[in-house]
Amino acid sequence: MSDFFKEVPPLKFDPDAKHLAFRHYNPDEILMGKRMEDHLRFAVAYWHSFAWPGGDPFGGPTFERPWFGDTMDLARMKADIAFEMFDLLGVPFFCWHDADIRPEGETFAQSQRNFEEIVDYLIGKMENSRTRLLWGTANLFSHRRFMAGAATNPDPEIFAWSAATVKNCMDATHKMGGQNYVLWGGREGYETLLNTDLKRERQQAGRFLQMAVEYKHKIGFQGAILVEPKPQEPSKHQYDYDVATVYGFLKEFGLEHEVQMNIEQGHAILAGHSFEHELALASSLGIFGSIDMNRNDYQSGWDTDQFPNNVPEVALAYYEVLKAGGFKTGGTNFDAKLRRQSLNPEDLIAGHAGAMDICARGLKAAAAMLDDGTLEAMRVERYAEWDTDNGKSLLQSDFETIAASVLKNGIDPQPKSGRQEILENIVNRFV
Ligand code: XUL
Ligand code: CO
Repeated sequence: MSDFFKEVPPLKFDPDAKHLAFRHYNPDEILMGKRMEDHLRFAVAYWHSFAWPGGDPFGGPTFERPWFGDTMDLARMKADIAFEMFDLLGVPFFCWHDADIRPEGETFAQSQRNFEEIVDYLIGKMENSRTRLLWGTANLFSHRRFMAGAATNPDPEIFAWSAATVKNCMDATHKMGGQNYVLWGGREGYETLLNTDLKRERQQAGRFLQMAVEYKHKIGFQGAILVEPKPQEPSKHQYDYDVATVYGFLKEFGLEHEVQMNIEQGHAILAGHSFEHELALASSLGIFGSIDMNRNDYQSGWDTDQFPNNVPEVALAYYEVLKAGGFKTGGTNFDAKLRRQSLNPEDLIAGHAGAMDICARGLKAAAAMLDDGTLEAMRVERYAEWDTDNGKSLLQSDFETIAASVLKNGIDPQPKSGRQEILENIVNRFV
């Protein structure tokens, strides 16, 4: 045990606790026939919690962690302390990028050796912990070589470097028993069309994703391949704009049955959608996979990656997750970073513990809304005419037949209330 979290006891469920305990997250509580822990499937993001130094566009690092630096010893210390936090929180999962867990080497081969060594070290840590890998991914955006993209780069050597990196990350995810492999299109986009061959870049990205799927089958990886949509930032325009855009892309490259979505709350907002819109759309298209549960500041209009703190929003998100049948390989990843003034180890614990409680409250509200059934009953009633023989036959018909019957029957449809305020009042009874 290091003394990094020396002030922090393991967190327990205690509804009356004032500080550093779960007041709502009770892993064993049964909701809709399933333990709360198995519904929520929380994961800690290695990058924000252990690799991000607290910089912003106006200033450098604010965090001084004892494991910061580029040596293998420090990477092992980082892993030790990360697992101490996973144990204190009792989280079932974590997620990584290659660059979060290993120091970059002088060459590709050296980076690969560092990576493989740390992966084995993490496997050793997992043997003494209950925390498992939700997903692995490759950081194909931080190093300057990726400034013009990875798969979509004008330079084929960057494509090759990226493909080799994803191969290594998929191997490691598989070896660690990871449940998913994520591809977020870091800098797969453009700054200006004046220097960009958009058609060619999209084709490169499509082929790259096909290769990832081919490799998954080759190595027998049973987890899901997930794409994480985002509309902009870091590029002015990202090719994986939102769920609808990615679905079109998957169809174009024949991948709609192979790839699912990792949907991030903050990315949905950046795309001008609500989180629940993106979840409902992915579910309706059969490509819902997992979520990144971190919000943006609504005033700044930027990807601020904050821990969730809004129960009504979270409740509507889990309402869609539950209606989609819940997570299968996916889970709730906190792709969230502390504010840069939150320096203390205790802040790291509090950020996660508070987020877990907010999610538990949202989940409980969502389950109660489904259990109550009024909302779903009112939705069903709104469309009930479509389930009659008349309604059903309409979709089998054609314009000419319909036009003739409209004239013959002299129909006179009357508008009906959408009852939005009543529905919102019902939601408010549960949140
Ligand atoms: C970036 C983002 C990433 C992905 C993983 O906005 O969300 O951290 O989740 O690469
Ligand atoms: Co994310």
